[in-house]
Amino acid sequence: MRVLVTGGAGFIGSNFVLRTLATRPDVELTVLDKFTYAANPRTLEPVADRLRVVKGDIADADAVDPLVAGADLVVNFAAESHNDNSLRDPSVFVQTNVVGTSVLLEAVRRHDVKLHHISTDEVYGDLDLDDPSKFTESTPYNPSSPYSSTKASSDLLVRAWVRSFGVRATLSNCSNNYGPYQHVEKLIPRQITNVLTGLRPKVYGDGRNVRDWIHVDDHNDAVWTIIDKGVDGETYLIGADGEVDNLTVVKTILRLLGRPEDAFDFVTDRPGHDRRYAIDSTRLRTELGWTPRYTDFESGLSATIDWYRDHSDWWAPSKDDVEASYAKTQRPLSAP
Ligand code: NAD
Ligand code: TDX
Repeated sequence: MRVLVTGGAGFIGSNFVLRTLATRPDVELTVLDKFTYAANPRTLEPVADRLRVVKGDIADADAVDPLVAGADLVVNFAAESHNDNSLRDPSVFVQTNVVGTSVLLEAVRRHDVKLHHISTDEVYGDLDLDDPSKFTESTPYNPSSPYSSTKASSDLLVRAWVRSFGVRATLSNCSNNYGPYQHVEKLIPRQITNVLTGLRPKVYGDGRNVRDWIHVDDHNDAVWTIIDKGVDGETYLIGADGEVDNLTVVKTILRLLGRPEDAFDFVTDRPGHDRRYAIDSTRLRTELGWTPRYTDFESGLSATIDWYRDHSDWWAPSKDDVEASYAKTQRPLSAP
């Protein structure tokens, strides 16, 4: 099978590539990636002779067309992915997430190539902390941020191309991923690398916001399960029952790194900050037989801390820029 992985140099896409190389000898991989700030060229260097890597933009039809024509399957991980950035400059989110997805859809339509589109639980908006419900495949879309609204738009485009043009596509909406090769702008790598570099972790608002954490390998195994067994046109939610609030995440990182649990700062909240996400992945588990392997968040987090401790050469070059950029908008708060 010839698989085109867009965004394959980013966090989840590169883990997908590495895992596929390790587990699927029958798959021939091509990566199309724009190599934005979010891509780290070091990630795929050790496997460079086992795949083709093309630098290009999913919104560039001339770059996309021949690559799609030569594939049996496209897996679309390419996106602008960070909520905080989408509040500073939404335009690139519209361009990549919406226009880029539409360009991919036209190419898979032209060449009758199957697409799996990667999306997020953030398209459903947020839940109250005391709400017993979780998101399901039938929860109405209600995105809050420029990031999540452009991801919601991309999902709706995929669904429309399925219905109107008979494009063969599946979609998945996953909860928050953690694991190796995640950019230091995101919560878990930011706080691990803060502690490792002598900075204090930074918690937005009151820190009670809840995210439903899943290890990136569990996400990517679910993606392969959907590719192998999913029904064209259908959406599957991916989650591993990993709800944890941000304060607990940060305190656990501090404890695992041998620091006092209160050695962090509260900072100004993210505007529009979603309170809680929670995924009900019953459909994926019962219809397609997927189960997560990382069910103990603390041991997955501990392994992730070890990875960042051992790979400072991978993340250190971007750390100062990320912190300088955050420092422009985030101010310390006294504890709520
Ligand atoms: P990331 O920011 O780490 O990686 C995104 C990759 O896409 C980068 O390599 C970047 O260079 C590339 N890219 C950006 N614009 C591009 C363009 N125009 N053309 C080609 N490549 C481009 O993101 P991630 O965390 O790996 O997320 C991957 C996908 O998974 C996204 O669609 C995201 O919405 C979705 N998702 C992420 C999470 C999460 O917790 N990180 C959870 C659910 C869904
Ligand atoms: O320094 C921080 N302090 C903090 O309290 C950062 C970077 C984040 N936070 C909070 C905000 C969120 O409540 O931690 C939580 C997680 O933040 P992010 O890592 O920025 O992730 P989130 O906004 O939840 O979105 C992530 O999961 C869903 C990914 O970035 C998205 O691409 C994905 O769709």
